[in-house]
Amino acid sequence: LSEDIILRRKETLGSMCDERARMLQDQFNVSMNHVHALALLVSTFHHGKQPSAIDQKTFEDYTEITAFERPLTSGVAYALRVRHSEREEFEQQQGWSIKKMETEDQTLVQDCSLENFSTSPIQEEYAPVIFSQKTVSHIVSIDMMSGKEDRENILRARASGNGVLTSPFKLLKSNHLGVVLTFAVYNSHLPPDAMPEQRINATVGYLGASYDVPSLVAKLLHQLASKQNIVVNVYDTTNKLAPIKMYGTDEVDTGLLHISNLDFGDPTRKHEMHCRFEQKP
Ligand code: WA2
Repeated sequence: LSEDIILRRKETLGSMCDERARMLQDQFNVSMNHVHALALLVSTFHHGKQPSAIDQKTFEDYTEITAFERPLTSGVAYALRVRHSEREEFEQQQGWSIKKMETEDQTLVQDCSLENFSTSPIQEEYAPVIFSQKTVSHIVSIDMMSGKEDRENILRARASGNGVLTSPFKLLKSNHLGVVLTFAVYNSHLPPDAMPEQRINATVGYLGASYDVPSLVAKLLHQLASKQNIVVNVYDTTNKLAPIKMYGTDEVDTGLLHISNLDFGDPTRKHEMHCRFEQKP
């Protein structure tokens, strides 16, 4: 192969990869902004009004008709912060008890009865889901602090005031790896430079969105299909020594490889897109 052709192939692969990475990143950013707006909506109309102007039906309707604003998400939900001292009254009000998220092993054993979540043991505080988009209605009443990834996200979101992302993990009722984006909801207006302590104290709940990465990335890449087929992989490279594959099949070495950077808005997480031509030249 002449050097000229090799150079041209390299450039083509690079621009195709960058285009796809930018598209994915932009769509992620768009939905992240909208999830942030939902958190402010809950703050204003649920916590800011007496009585609240939002109930499950309102939340469900609103999130359904605005779903197109959140590309790549599979569902959004709102979890309330409940202290143990408030638990009994809360459960009475809701008419259900707070459930704990089953661990991987337990779900495997139960498999066919994923809905049989058990009542949560005593904790200092809980984050039961009270509102959900229809697509994730199976998480209503589950304490999101009882899942490792969700819990870490909740703690980081409320101390920082930023939208935060989990590392990839198997979402409930999904066979794919996904990520969760969380924004904390505060009970009062906080200055942008508020200290973590002040933020934690002012926290009243958590607005989260789940991303079923494989199906959503596949859909996006499909829209960009071209005559030159490329194979795309997306990785969480937060731990450089142990990257986690979020999208794609095992990489086959077909010669050229191009790596495009992905920025999903959480500086503590790193992501990359790897692209190769489908066939050797
Ligand atoms: N949403 C959907 N499926 C899940 C999940 C989740 N978390 N966790 C595991 N599977 C209400 O950060 C608060 C959403 C958590 C938000």
